[in-house]
Order: sequence, then structure tokens, then C-alpha cells
Amino acid sequence: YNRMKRSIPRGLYGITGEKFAGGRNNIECVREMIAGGIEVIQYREKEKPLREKIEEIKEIRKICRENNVFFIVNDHIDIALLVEADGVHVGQKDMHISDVRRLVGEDMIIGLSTHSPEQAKQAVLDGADYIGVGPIFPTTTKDTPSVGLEYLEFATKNIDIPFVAIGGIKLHNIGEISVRDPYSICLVSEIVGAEDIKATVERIKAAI
Ligand code: TZP
Ligand code: MG
Repeated sequence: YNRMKRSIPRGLYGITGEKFAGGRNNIECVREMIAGGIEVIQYREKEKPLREKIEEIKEIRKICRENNVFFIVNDHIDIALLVEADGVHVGQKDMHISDVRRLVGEDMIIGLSTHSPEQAKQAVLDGADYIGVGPIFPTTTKDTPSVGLEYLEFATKNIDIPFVAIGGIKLHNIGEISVRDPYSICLVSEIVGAEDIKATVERIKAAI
């Protein structure tokens, strides 16, 4: 197979988060993000029953496929396989990348959250296809201390696989991120918490 095929698209990476969405459901949020031109959608939902998540993921998978948007499932390797997602995303305390690879095969993208240069270097050695780099700024969306812009600068200089800057990124500070030239940028609460998600995605893309 073609190794080049196994790469996430560059650009804006969106993540679901119904908690921040002011009453809108994940499917509505995804439709709005896609209307705004987002390149990648990750389904991340910590608090719903598995069966509800599966129904939503099937629907979002379909919407992403129809719109040519890259689709990644957080945490659930089995569901990623079930719906033939483009990728699966795991964290430092989840299944090891080498074991994920054995389960998902060579064609599915594997992403890993990293919070330090050591974790980033290890992720490359272990065969991650891309890494999350962050949280760059303080955030309440995830319970991990922020690591600062230095780590992003390290990644830009030293990491040869795609990496996504994440954590506390807003329209007002995105310039500090984009000048450091990450492969992609991810905003969660700024997008799904926006009054007008589509317009916010368009504004962020213009800012990048
Ligand atoms: N991983 C690192 S920070 C983060 C995740 C999932 C949350 C980022 O959310 P926000 O709302 O963009 O700060
Ligand atoms: Mg996880």
C-alpha cells in the first residue's frame, strides 16, 4: 500500500464536546463545523453510554464520508474498526500504540496525545501517525496541566510526523500558535461553544 496515504489532512482539526455546545447535539455541531470548512473531525465523548455513542458515531461517520472530511474516533478502537473510521486517537494511559496497530492494521491512522518532548520522541519510535501536542495553554476541557509554547517549538523543530497543536487555543491567541507553524491546529470549546459554529470555523481558518 501507499505509505503516503496514511496521513491526516493539514488544517483545522475539530473535536466534538456536547458539554460545551450549549444544548446542541454532537451531530448538529459536526454539520456546522463541516459547513465552515473544517478538515478533520474527532468524535470525543466521555460521558454517554456506549450504545448511544455508537449510534452517533455511525451517523457522524456517514456525514464525514459524504463531505470528504477525515474522521477519527477517540478512545474506542473497537468502534473505530466497526465504522471503518479513518483514524483512532488514544492517550498516554490507553493501549500501547504497537498493540493498537496490531488491532487496526496498516491503513488506519493512529494518533497519540503527548505532553512532553520525551513522549513525542517515543510516539515517533512507536509508530504513531500523528501526535497531539499540548495542552499549550491552560484549558478546562481536559484535566491536564498546560505545557506552554516551548513544547510546540520543540515539535516544530524536531518532530517529523504530523502534529496537532491543542489546548486553550482561542481566536485571540491563535496567532501565537500559527507563527510556530504546526501541521494542524485543534480548538474544542472555542468552536463547539461558539454561538455560530460555522462562522467561527470560517474565522479561525482565515486566521490560520
Ligand atoms: N487534549 C489536550 S488539551 C485538550 C485535549 C483533548 C482539550 C482542548 O480543549 P480546548 O477547549 O480547545 O482548550
Ligand atoms: Mg483517551
